[in-house]
Amino acid sequence: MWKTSRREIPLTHPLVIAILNVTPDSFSDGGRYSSIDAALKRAEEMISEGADIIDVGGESTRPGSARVSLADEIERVIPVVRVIAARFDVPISVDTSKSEVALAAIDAGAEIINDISGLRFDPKIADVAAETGAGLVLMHSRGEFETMHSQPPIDDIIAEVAADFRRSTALAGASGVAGAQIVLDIGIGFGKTLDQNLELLAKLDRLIADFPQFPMLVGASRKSFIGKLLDDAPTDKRLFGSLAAAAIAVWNGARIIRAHDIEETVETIRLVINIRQQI
Ligand code: 7PJ
Repeated sequence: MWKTSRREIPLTHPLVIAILNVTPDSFSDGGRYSSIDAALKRAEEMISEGADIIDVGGESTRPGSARVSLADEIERVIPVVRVIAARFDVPISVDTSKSEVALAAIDAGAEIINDISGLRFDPKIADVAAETGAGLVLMHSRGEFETMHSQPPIDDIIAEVAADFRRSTALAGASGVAGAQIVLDIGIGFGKTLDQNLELLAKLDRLIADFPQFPMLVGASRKSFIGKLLDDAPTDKRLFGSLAAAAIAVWNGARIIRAHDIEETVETIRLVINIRQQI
């Protein structure tokens, strides 16, 4: 079970956490209300395709993205969280590294904080999780926001990620977050070389064995390492690569997969777990 501020989410089968971006691009055409409407429609679609959790994010962390102001992030994220929570019973996670956004999102109906910085950018995220009882995703990344994707390569990525998990889980625990609220994430694509992204997927079972008390989340969907392996395939040509990565992650013990393409990911996972059960 994954404990959030609103429920305990069963982890009896691998979950799909569906990406819902409310970044400026999705706001460039149409006004505020049509954007909210579009987000609500997309959420409904993803739920009907089998999404277990909707992950709402208002700050793009793709390479080259600029930091979004607190006010802008709140304006983008909160109305969308509010309408989804009012309409559906699906657990909502907020992809943010700002404690103020996290708290406002939880007030609006979110129940999980997804922090790509693993409490490095704003340690008060842990206090919000402790006070509200929200679920907390602690993802591994390196460097500051602006330099996350241009970190000098490090030697042993498995040891680095493990050390960071020990840091972030200890900090969360010291702030009063219960172990049952915490999910770990290897942070595919964040300050890793192509080979290190592949190594993390290949050896995921070892990392999981080192942290048996925490479920592992993996988000490889449409990421650039897939494009690099597939002759610079653009994001809309990375579906099969994304499904291969999801399959390997689940085979190696991931309990939650973060994805854009829900129906495809759900079907892939179902096949993998049924095969895995035969061992
Ligand atoms: C991740 C994320 C991830 C978690 C992003 C993108 C970049 N949150 N937010 N794990 N990636 N937990 O989706 O390409 O891998 S933003």
